[in-house]
Amino acid sequence: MSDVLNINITDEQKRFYQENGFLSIARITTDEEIEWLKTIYGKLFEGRTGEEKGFFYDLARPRGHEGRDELPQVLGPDITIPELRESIYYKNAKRLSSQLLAVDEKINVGGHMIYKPAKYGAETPWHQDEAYWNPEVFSNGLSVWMPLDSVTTESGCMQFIPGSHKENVRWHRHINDDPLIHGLMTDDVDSTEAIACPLHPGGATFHHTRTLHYTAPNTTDNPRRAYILVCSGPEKKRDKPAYRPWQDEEREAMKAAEIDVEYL
Ligand SMILES: O=C(O)CCC(=O)C(=O)O
Repeated sequence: MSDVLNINITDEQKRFYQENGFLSIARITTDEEIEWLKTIYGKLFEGRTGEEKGFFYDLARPRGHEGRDELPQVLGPDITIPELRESIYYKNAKRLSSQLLAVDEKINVGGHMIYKPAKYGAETPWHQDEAYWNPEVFSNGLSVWMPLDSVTTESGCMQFIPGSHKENVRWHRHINDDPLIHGLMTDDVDSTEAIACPLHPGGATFHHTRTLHYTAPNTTDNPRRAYILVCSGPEKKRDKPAYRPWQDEEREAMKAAEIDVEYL
């Protein structure tokens, strides 16, 4: 276990991340911790934890839809289960992110979990995370993505467009052009450039807020459970907010449908 706790980002890994906007590492936590996380994952998803407050919903279908979820997501699992903040994964993600971001100051960590059950559900379409984020600031963060299962292209491992983090946030729209669907997508991508990052459980990828990424629907016999930590250094306020009208469209649609959630 101490070996896992002592990992650091090498200069070569840092250079790779700066050049490509993503990085894959074979190990960020122990097998033992993965087993513990699987029990937590099961409870959070089976209990639809926080659904009434907007912390559990389907990323690929309209809020309040009926029938089976296609891309269920739990936000802020560590709010319900604060022990997650003491996990090896959480501590390593925070430390390695501060090394990649070259930030000595306080790193803020937020978490979410996206579940793709065996042989069912949707893709996570091509997008840049910053399209979801606060348009009033220059973001200074990255996401750490860790699978609890072995992941391949067929089960929904992360795929990235190298170098896309050096460009602006592209035009995004809501999946199916439905602003009651939280999931965003961009059509402005050449997916033939994608690099897939298969991993064993307990490995991890890191990606910049602007790196274009995608995961395929899970067509395998095994679940694909991912636990993602979003790590951010201090942000700088913009003189003028970035233009991200898809965010207003969602707020307006939610208001019109009288859906009131604590977190959007
Ligand atoms: O887990 C997935 O399917 C997508 C994850 C993702 O988009 C992210 O971590 O930013």
